[in-house]
Amino acid sequence: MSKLDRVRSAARQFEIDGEFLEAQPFGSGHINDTYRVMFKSGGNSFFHILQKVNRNIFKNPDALMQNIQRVTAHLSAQIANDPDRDRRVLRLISTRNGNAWYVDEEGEYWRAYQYISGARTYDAVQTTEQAFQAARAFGRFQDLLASLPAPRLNDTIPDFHNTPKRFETLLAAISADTANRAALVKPEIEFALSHEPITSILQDANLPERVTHNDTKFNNVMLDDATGEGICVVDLDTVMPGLASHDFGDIVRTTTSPTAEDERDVSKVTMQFPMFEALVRGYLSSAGAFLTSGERKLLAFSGRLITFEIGIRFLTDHLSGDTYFKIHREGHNLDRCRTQFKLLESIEQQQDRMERLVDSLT
Ligand code: GN1
Ligand code: MG
Repeated sequence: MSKLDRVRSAARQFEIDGEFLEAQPFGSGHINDTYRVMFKSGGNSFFHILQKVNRNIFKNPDALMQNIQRVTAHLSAQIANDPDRDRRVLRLISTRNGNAWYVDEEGEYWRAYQYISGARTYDAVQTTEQAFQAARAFGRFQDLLASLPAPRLNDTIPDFHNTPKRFETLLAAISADTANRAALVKPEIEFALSHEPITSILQDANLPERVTHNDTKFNNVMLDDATGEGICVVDLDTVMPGLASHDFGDIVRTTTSPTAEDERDVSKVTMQFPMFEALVRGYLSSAGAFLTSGERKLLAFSGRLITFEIGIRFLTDHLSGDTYFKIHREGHNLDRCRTQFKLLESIEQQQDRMERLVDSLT
């Protein structure tokens, strides 16, 4: 079966009226295969989102899908009175057999979501208002999920934000040097090794466990086309128990530089202070009520740590021969690593000022 046949056949398993017209790759995620599928019904065409879960990375897709079912149902109940509720939470489309996901003959896991129109994601931030909106939306997401009933969500990827462990994995990749690239990235390796002392700071801070998103990239929040409001948080695969600081840190990582994550000209990569200020203000506007003083104190540091963590994950993948993140060109993971390290330097230069701002606002 061709790839398109497989996508078409999976799409037809879901409760979607009409005739399948086409499927286009959608979004810029590095992990799953995401398509926007078009169906024709009653003379009109309609979009839906179809995704194939990456089983290489998500070892227990049933546990993952159970999380997503619980999380989307809870969010949906929380905003039941909002007239715009259909665009403010991802909604799974069930299969014709009434299941929340479909497993094909090859054991691949598929899910479908209702399409959210009049809103989009961006790979790079343009305005402080966008930054404010993104941070506010992720803070609200955490707030709405604070009341998720027991049991604890499944850990879809254990130790996902365990930075010391990510550091150990980097050391192992340097020693193994599977792709024979270590000698070519000496400056990046040295930069990474010199940061070992910061790796355990969040873990040692005794912060409360919460339900967190864990992948709060700027392009994982949809901004309304008309109003610019951050209306819907997407990419729920890593929603699981975690630290609020991981989420805020990844917002800082992805929403302060004017560049995309894989910008080749690192001279353009910089932590723009006004963006950081907008992020703190936006996040506090929705998460301020529940954050502990320990969490507030670490807001500025969290961006530094997560930028480092994702930077070493890209470096590790480059050294291991690009087995984890999708790449679209030679050296793609190295380019991504370099932007992270450049951003980290920029954050480090402004750390005191960032701390002072957080102090003044909390
Ligand atoms: C991956 O799926 P996507 O592209 O939103 C990754 C994140 C990284 C991010 C870096 C499950 O996110 O942890 O921060 O790439 N997701 C997983 O861009 O590993
Ligand atoms: Mg994503």
